[in-house]
Amino acid sequence: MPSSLQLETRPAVDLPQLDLDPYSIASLMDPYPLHEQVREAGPVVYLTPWQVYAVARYEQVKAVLSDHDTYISGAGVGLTNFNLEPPFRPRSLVLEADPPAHTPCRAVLARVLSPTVLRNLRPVFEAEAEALVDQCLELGAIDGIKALAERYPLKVFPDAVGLAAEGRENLLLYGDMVFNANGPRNELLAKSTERVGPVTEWIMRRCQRDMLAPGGFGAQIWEAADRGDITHEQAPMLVRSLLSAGVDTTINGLGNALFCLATHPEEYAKLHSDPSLARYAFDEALRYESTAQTFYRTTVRDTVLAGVPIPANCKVLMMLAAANRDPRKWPDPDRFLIERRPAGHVAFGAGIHGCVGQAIARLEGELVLSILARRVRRIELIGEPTRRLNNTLRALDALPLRLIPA
Ligand code: PQP
Repeated sequence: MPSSLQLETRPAVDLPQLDLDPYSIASLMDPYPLHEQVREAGPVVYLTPWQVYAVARYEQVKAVLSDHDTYISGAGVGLTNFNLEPPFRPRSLVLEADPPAHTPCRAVLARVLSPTVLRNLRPVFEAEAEALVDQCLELGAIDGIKALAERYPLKVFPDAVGLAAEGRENLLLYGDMVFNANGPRNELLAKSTERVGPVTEWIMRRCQRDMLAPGGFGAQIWEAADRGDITHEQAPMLVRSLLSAGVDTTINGLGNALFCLATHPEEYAKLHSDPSLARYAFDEALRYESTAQTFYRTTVRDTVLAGVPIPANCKVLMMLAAANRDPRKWPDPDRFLIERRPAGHVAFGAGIHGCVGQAIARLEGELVLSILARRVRRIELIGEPTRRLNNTLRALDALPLRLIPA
């Protein structure tokens, strides 16, 4: 029998078509009901409002992350397909690139952010966390976002990059815009693009060699260019990657972790009695409230995922935060449990594009949480937390807390 006939007699594979919008205000405020709907509808679904394929189960998210030959990043990791529409800024040499071009750029960042480098930074990062937690304790009542979650990464990370102190709040505006740009051209993106204004130029200027202190991550990227690992044209673009990725991510990772602990006092009590749980608590917060909620890939050829055909040049939405609460993978996924060992969560992605900054993110998270655990007996939520809506990030605007000293 000719194979075309066989194909025609095969039962059609079910591709649920869902009229669900992950970028609606309601979903951005509380994404978890939509995550469950997508996850339970099937292993691969089609979201009609944006005409994209979507995966929300752990197994399929992991499969897409792992198959970088089929599911590429070079056409953008947001909703926009760069094969059809130009990117809003020159594309990132790591995030929005594929092998072989991706490989040397990734290697330079991996070296700059290596475990050895971070071992040397640890005492500096630790002293800063101690000073900041003490300041917060003196105040007693704080906005956990402004006073702690924002201030800490905004100090330690640009210091490590080698950036001068002036104008660092620009990094927040830029990060907000970069992460909104991975979603649709909605009101959120329009507003943050408007706010960003001259900041893009400020950022690009900071990527130049003369703006970066000797010994810092930025200077090391330029030295990699001197060695010939990358070109001198590529160096400022890799510094841009650090400035795009290095603060809004960790700020919200920390902010979400503080939110989890403030709303789960019994879990905070466990952390207080055993501060060595800090590292696990931070990872559990990343599983439970994944900072980067989504990334896309683009199919480079016709493919089949979990029996579902996906044509070439289609956007595939990976719902990382949904995979991190997939009951097929995690027992009691909707509970925040700091003694869980959440290894394997995909909040940092996986594979060749897995977060190259995850060690420094974990260092920041572990230090802040372990110092809090030692010096703070209780964290009380003393007002309504408010959300900062972003097309990609799970973020808070304010988190009113009282810190009760140990
Ligand atoms: C989540 C790279 C990475 C990091 C870039 C860039 C921007 C953002 C991120 C997202 N990112 N963690 O511009 O190269």
